Amino acid sequence: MIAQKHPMNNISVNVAAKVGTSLHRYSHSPLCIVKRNIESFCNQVALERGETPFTIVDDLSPIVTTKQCFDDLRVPPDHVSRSSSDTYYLSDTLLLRAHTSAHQCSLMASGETSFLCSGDVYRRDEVDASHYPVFHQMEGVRLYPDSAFPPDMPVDERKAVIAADLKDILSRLAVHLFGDVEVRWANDYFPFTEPSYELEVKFNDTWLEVLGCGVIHDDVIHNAGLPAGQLGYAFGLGLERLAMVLFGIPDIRLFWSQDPRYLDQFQEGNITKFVPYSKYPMCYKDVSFWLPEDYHVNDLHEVVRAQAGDLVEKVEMFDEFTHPKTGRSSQAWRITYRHMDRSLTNEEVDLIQVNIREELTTQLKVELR
Ligand code: FA5
Ligand code: MG
Repeated sequence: MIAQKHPMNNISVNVAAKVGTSLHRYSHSPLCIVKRNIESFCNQVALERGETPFTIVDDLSPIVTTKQCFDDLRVPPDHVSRSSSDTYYLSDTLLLRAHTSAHQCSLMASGETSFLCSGDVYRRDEVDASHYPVFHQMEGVRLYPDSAFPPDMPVDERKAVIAADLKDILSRLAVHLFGDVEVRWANDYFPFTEPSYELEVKFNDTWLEVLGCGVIHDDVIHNAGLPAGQLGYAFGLGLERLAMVLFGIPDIRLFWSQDPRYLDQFQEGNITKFVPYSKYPMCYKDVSFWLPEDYHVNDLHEVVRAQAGDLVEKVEMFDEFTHPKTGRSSQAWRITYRHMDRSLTNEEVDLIQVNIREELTTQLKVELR
């Protein structure tokens, strides 16, 4: 089904091969260890607060409709996240979910009032140590019964109570997971929550965004077929981001490693520090070109990924200029190659680089320099 050739299908072989792996359900994967840890923490909090426990959902198909992923969530028709340079489409109406929020409405419509829904999500994105086209999210939703509020409390105040609860619970989760790591809240924007926030954690001296959240938008409640006035919160956590900090995993590709030096380090239920083993040597190749008129940087990353798969560690621009006379712009990119599980030969890297150059010309219509 994934490989089916619909004119809209932009799913590369590498990405298609990951669909169905469900790393978040392998009990030895750091992703699963973190997931279960959060699930039990959230249910502990629910118990303390006298709330209904969260239903655990982790086996929904990553293939969803544009309605589930976007329309139901008020993502505008022309929003960039819908474009084929950001999202993997199977057809005009089916896609690989770009976030677990795609299940919010269907789960609420099916009568769930509190759930934690985890799964693999897919995005065409940049290439570096913290971005990968497949990653995992956990969606948390809780709908509040009317009885949670004094009968005469206005809606705005009810929403403020929910927002405060939400931030309190997630701050406690951060402390539970990270201990004394520095965390900070910032306002954010999502079309499906209002107000919206994000939480960042300081890791290796940089602030890493680990979750987005907010009070569920009235329209989303309506789209789920629930009565007006129903209130609740939603949050979406990046499981890799959390696991990278907790286990000290330096590169997001490691989660997919089959190397026993990686796999043998983790045991079910335990958060332990990853002990780095010697990496295989890296090498890099540069490519520079004149930009065509219609150019999206994600397409460049995607061409590199399609050709190099997991051999690519980083793709970074190191030069950019516009010719003063012709007004044409040029970019120069460095592609760093390294495999997690073996060393690379010059021949294979050269071959990949040739293919990348060719695809850049034919697919992106760039003019190589
Ligand atoms: C969302 O995906 C929203 N659906 C989250 C949400 C849910 C908001 C419910 C409100 C209510 P965002 O694109 O920021 O938001 O991603 C959420 C988290 O996923 C990020 O904080 C980050 O931890 C993780 N994430 C995002 N992109 C990547 C990536 N390319 N690689 C790894 N993790 C990522
Ligand atoms: Mg974000």
